Amino acid sequence: MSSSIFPSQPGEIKKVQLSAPFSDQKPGTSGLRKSSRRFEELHYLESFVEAIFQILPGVNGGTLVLGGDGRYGNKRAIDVILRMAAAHGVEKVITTTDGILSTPAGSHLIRQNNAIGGIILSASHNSGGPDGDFGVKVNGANGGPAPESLTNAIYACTQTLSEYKIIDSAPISLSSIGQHSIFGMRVEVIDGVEDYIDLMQKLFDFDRISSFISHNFPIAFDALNAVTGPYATRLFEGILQAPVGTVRNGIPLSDFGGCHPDPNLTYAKELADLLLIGNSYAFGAACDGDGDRNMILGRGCFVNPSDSLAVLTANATCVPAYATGLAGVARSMPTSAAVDVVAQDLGICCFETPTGWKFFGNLLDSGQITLCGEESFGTGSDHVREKDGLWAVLFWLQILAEKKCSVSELMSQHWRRFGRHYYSRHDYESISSEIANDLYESLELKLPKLIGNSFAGSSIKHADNFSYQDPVDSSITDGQGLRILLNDGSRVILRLSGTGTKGATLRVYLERFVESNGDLTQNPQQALLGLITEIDQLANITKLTGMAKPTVIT
Ligand code: VG1
Ligand code: CO
Repeated sequence: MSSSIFPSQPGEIKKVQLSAPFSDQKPGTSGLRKSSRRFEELHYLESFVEAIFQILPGVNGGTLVLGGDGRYGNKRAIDVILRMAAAHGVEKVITTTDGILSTPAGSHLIRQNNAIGGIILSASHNSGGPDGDFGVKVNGANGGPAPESLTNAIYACTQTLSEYKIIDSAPISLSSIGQHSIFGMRVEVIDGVEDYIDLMQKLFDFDRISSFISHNFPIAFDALNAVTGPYATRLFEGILQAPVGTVRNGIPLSDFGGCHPDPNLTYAKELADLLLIGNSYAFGAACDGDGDRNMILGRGCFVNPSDSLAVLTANATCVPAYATGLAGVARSMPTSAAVDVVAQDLGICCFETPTGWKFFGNLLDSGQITLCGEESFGTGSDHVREKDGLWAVLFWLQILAEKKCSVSELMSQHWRRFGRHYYSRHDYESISSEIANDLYESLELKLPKLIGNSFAGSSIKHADNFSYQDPVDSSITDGQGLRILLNDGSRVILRLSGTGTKGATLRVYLERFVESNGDLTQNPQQALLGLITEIDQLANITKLTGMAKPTVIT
């Protein structure tokens, strides 16, 4: 490793005046996410970053972690943020070669280096490139997404901002590891993959996984031309010695090769076809743009993310890091109750939080939970404070290596023991915000009158807009989604997405429980048909959206 410290770049603090504050810098479910074009507008990125540096505790004299998923705009943003960090008295920034840093690896670096936090440049599963999206995510000292209190304060700051501070200096090179200095601020360019792999090696038994997959258990991993490519290649083809070619689309591209880096059956169809139609692989997985999501497939078998969390929980002791058991678990509200049943069996607590990883932070920090997850292909544990795609893939492989069975066998065994939560999410993308808000508000108005009404062969037990009180800091977050809970345990939930950038996205979550001695082999869409039809009628979805079917069905 080169340890030469380059002479400090000359430069001076420049104060740049804004003619007016930007009104649209309210962070959504996961940071500020807008089109790449919006981020390229004069002072737009700078305004949000200024607000971060004014609000994040410990900036003056602190250490900051910085990197992104390699999408268009990544390197420009790193350059701007470095120069603004120097102007705000940050002592050291840790960034990565080519600016490549997955969200979970970034979370780990923050924790490992006692940083004040980090800035991760990604619009996650949204498409990239000049015509795609860009995003800025702020993480705190615990390595997790900034809590609401912090993002609200950052937003408020953008609303009154009149200037920002930046150093005028030439960009540093990100092409190799090394040390630099900007206006007295140290910049360490490190390999963004190494520390993460070291952490995985501490959690899992790589020898056992390697031996298992080498004995007639071929695996395929699709990085979707996004950030996990270099991580997965080193992990699977390097340490675990899977054949070259196991990792597909493994080089991060600034526009993700035109694909949508979202690991679901629609956007990761090539991989899904390999597993669901083809016969060459026993296991398949994919991650999203910034590496925090995962999709798990077996031969002829798709694992629903809610089920995945339940399976990891039920089999956690197969993994060395969790061999002594779990403190507790948590899931986001729209995630199915499959994990609740397992938690009850294990005698551990199961928390229900609003959508978004930031809500798991306090539970993880206080040691009340070890695992957590969301229906949106997110699973994670207390090893970092973000969801972690490759960690989940390794977790699955470790379980399969211990149980010596196929994915579909593991799923059937699970359902035979705990019963099955048939589950699906229907997304209606790019609908007009006005229509989406109307639909949502009119359903919300109807909710109080619905109790007792019959619904899809059962009756409505409870209907509300979900509100959450954090068990640790008692903060209250309301308006988190419309819930219709039935007496037979079924649930229908409606939410409007907080990560979309074009119009609005309506998400309809559907769930029906069948006991372990019931029919466990139905097609989920068939099993949920009654709920699908009823909610369409009640909320007028087809009529108001003008869409005959959802854009994405998971
Ligand atoms: C979506 C998911 C949510 C996830 C969020 C960020 O949010 O539903 O579960 O936490 O994306 O994931 P929304 O508001 O669009 O439903 V990621 O991979 O973008 O950091
Ligand atoms: Co993501």
